[in-house]
Amino acid sequence: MRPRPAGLSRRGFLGVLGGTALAAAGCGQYAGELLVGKAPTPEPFRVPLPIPQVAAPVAPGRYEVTQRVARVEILPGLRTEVWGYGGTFPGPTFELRRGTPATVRVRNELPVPTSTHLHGGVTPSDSDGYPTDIVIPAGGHAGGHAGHAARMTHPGEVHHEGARDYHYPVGQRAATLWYHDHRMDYTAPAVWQGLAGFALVRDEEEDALPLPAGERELPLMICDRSFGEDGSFLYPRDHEGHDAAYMAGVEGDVILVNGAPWPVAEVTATRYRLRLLNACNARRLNLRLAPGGRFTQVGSDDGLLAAPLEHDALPMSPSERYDVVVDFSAYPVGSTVTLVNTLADGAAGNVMRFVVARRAKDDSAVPKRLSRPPERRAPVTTRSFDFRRTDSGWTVNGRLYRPGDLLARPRLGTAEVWRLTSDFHHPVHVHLAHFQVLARNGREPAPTDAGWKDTVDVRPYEVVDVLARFEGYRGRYMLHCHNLEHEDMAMMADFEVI
Ligand SMILES: [Cu+2]
Repeated sequence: MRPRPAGLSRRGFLGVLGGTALAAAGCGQYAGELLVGKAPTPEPFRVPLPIPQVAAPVAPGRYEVTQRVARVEILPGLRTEVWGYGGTFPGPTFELRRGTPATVRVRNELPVPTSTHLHGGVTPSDSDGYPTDIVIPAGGHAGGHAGHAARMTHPGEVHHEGARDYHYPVGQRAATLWYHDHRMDYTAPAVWQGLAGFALVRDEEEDALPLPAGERELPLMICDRSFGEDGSFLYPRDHEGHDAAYMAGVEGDVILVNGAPWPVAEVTATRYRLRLLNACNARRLNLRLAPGGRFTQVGSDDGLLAAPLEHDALPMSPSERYDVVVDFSAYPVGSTVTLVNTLADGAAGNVMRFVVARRAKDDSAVPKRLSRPPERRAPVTTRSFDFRRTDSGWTVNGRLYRPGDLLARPRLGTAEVWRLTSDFHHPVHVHLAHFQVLARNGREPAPTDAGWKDTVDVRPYEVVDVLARFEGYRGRYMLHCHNLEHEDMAMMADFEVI
C-alpha cells in the first residue's frame, strides 16, 4: 500500500475529473450514477417483506451487537456477502424508550474498522460516531479489499480495540431513527455492504395515540443495490477505494426493502403505520401509491407532527424519514397497492407491493392532534453553509473536510438560522441539532418539509433556510452531505456546541 498524505488521494484527483457524468446527473432528478448489475433481475413482488429482528437487551438498558460478515440470500437462489450488525442486513431494530438510557456494545469482527452513528440521535459527542473515532477489528486484523484504510491514520484518530460501548441517554421524543457506519472515507461502501438498521424511540405521548401498532406498524428501509453475477454486492472501486466515475454517487438497479428485492406484504383492509426510510447511498425517491391513494403523515425525521398532513407524494432524499399511515380499507379486498418511485423508470420505479388480503377489525385512528412538538425558538444568529463542487472536490464553504476544523460554534440552548446553498442535489444532515425548514428560495417550504428534521434535500442552486436548535450536549458534532459518496469525498464539516 503506498502511503498517502491526508487531504490528498481521492480528494485531490476529483479536481481533474471531466464533469460529464456529473453534468448529466445534475440536469435530471438523479443525484447519482447508475451502476448496472450483472445478476439476473429477480421477479418483483415475489419475496415476502422481511421485518428486522428486534434487538434483545442482555441486561436492562444494555445491548451487545457484533458486526460480522455473513452470507445471506437476497436474490433468490444466490448468496450475498453482507457486513451486518448481528450479521443481518438490515441490522436488528433497537426499541428505545425516552428517559431510559441504553448502552450498546458494538464488537467489530469485520475486516475493516467501523464507527457507528445513531442518525437523528441526541447523543453525547463521544458516542456520536465521529468518523475518526473507530473500532479496530477484533484480533487487530485489517485485510480485505477496503482494509488498507485501516493502516492509514488521521490526525486525532481514536482507536477502540475490538469493541466499544456507545452510550445513548435517549432523552428525545418518539421518532424513527436509524444507525449506520460513519467511518472516515469509507462510509459509502460500508453502508452499501449492509451496515445499517433501525432504532425506534417510543414515549408516552406516542403510547397515548390510537395509531396502528403491532403487526400493523412496518419499518421500511428502502435502498438500492447492484449485484454481480454470483449475487455479490457490486460497488465501484478504484485502487484507492472509490471510482471517480461515480463521484456523483452510486445508484443500484435493484430496489430492496428491509433487504429484500421488491418484496410483497399481505395486509388486511385496515390502517397501517409505515415508517419509511430512504437508506440509499445517493438515490432520491418520490414515493406514490399505485393505483392511487394518499399518505397521512404523522411524523417527520425526528418525531410526531402536531397534526397529521395528507400527501399524494413523498419526496425523500437519502436518510430522510416519513412516519405515515395508509388506510388499505380504501382498496377492494383482493387488489394490490404498489409503492412506486416516480423518479425512476423501469424496474427501479417499483419499490414494493401490498396485497389487500381480507377485511379485519380496525380500532386504530389518526387523531386530529398528535403531539406537542417543541416550539421554535427565536434565532440568535444566521450562518451560511455552501455545499459545492470546487476544483478540489465536494466542499462545504469551499473546504474539504478535515477533522477538528470547526465551521461554527453555536451555544447550547440557543437556535440559529442555517442557510444551506448548493450547486447540486445535496441531502444536508446535521448531527445532534434538529431543525425546521423555514424557507426554500425565500418562499414557503413544501408541505412535506414539515416537522422537526435532521436531513433536508437541498436541490441544485437552491437556498434552504432552516432553524436549528442546539439542545442536549456540548461538544464536537458534524454537518455533512448524506449522499454517502459525497460524504466520503470530504463534503463534511465540524461544529462545536459550546
Ligand atoms: Cu452532496
